[in-house]
Amino acid sequence: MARLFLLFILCVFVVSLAGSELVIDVQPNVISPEITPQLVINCSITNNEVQQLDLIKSLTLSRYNETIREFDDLIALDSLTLNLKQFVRFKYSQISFGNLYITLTLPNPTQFDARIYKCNATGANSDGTNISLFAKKAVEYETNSTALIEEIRRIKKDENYCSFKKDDLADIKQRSRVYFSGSSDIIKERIEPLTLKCTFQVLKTDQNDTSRLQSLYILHESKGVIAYVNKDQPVVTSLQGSNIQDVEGEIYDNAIKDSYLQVTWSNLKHSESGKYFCEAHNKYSEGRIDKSSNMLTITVERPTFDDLVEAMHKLFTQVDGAKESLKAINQNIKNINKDLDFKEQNITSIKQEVIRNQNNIQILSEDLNIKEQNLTSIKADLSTKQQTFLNIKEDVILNQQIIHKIKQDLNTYRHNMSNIEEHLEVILANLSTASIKVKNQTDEGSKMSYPHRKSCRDVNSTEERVVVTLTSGLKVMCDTKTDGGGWIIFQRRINGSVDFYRDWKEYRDGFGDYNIGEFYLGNENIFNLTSNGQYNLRIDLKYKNNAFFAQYSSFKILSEKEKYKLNIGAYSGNAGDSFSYHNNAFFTTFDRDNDEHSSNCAVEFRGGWWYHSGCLHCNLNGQWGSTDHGKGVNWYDLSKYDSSLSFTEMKIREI
Ligand SMILES: [Ca+2]
Repeated sequence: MARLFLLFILCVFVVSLAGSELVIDVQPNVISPEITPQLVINCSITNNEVQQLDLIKSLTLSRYNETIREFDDLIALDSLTLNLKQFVRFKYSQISFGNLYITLTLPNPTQFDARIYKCNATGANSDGTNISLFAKKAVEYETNSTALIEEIRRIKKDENYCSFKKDDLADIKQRSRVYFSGSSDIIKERIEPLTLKCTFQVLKTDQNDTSRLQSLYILHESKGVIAYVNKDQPVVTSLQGSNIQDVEGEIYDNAIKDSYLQVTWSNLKHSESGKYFCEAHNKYSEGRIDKSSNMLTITVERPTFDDLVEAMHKLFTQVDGAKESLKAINQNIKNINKDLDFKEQNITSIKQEVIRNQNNIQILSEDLNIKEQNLTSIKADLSTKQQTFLNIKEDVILNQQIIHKIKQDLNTYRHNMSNIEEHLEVILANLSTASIKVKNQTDEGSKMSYPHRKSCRDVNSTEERVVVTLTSGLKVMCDTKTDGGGWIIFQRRINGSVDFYRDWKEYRDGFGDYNIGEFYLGNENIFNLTSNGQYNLRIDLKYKNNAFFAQYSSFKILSEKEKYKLNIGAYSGNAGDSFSYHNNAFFTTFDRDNDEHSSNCAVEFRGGWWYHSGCLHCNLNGQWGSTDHGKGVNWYDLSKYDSSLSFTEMKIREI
């Protein structure tokens, strides 16, 4: 180490102090913490031919103290005895001296070291007169890269004059190594890029080693800092613009990975030839910083014709590739254009559509206006009509009142009519009595004697059917022949000329005509007849020109109050028993539903009858000649339900 510094100091001495008498020199004159590895203050007398000083007695190095505003002596040398006095102790300082010089080397100078330094020489001239000379120099403090450039210059001088060996550095450090590599030693100007990589390798780890890599630098001898990286900070480069292709680097805290700094740039100029330095700063726990560096010499040379041709060829190849890409891009653009054209057409047609729709909307809007007007007039009309309606309503109410009045009048008329009818009945009864009297007188007059006619049993006639008036006043048709005669016929159908679809009142009171030959005697009359005495029932029928009969051992019907309920005895005959099913059934007409069927059997089967829960097995009061199911004049055992009988007589005879 000492040897190195000595070499260094000699170099400085030779270069800087030639021709001077008493010289103080500082290297560098600008210091920067971290960056400046050392500050060298050299106080020297260049030769012994100093006019004023025939005898040099002492050299003193001092430094300006801001606080006391005076120079503090640092080192004093007795040139005669080479006795050195050190007034201030620096922790890592190096002092070298001869009788004509003192050199103080301060490693890792701080801001505190940036002061004015003074060198003082004392001696005597040839006359024996004591003489004192001095020289001063200021060390400035700066944080920017000016200090770095200073340092580079210093290193350059070292390289030029002092055979500074790279390997020495590795030897010194031993524990670590700085490795500096470049993509090529010779770079073709403006054609080839340059890559420089500065690597810090930890060769072996040592427990006692407290040093840690702090930063890596790549420097050019004249351009200064190219790039640097500090621990835990991003990479910084001084290169500018598009020339930089890549800058990267990382400081690792341990030996697992090599810390590195790498920079690649292109478009190099001839002026970028020269020495490049890779520098690693290691910081120790006590604050000291060690620096190790390595160097590469790069030549940026003018390209030859061949180089240019090759470069041109490369360019052409690139251009060809680019052309191909361009073609593809052009095709894409064409396609996109086509697509755009198509879309434009679409937009145009959509626009037209929109315009059409707008027109339609206009038309619709006008239409709507008209309709609105119409609606208004309809509303007005409606209002008028409402008024009219109100008027009509009033009229209706008035008319209703009139109708009510008329109804009342009608009731009065009906009542009057009823009275008149009663009068007429009385008159008719009187007339009847008078007529009977007249008849009796006539009978007596003709001396003919008629038997007492309680029923048809009392009638003797040569005719098969005869109409007589019984003692009770009831006019009946008698069957005088069948099974010995004496039958009162209460239902008779022979040709369909009388409608048997009648209401309750008509079935109660009887209907039809003895002259026509079709009639129903009336349930009230049948009840009256059968409620006194015992009767047989006989039913004579004709179906397809064949005669049949059914006879029942007893027969009666109950009162109107009991809905003329049917009550018949045992069957005999040849027609089949289609009537026993109806036994105990009530009489039903279309206006009086007494059957147990869910609907009205009289309505459904067009008659008036003792319809049962399933309506009927026979329907002798049904529709004449009908073949509709169950609606005709049916006797199930003969005609089934889909055809009609052509003759019916229901008759009773007192037992
Ligand atoms: Ca019913």
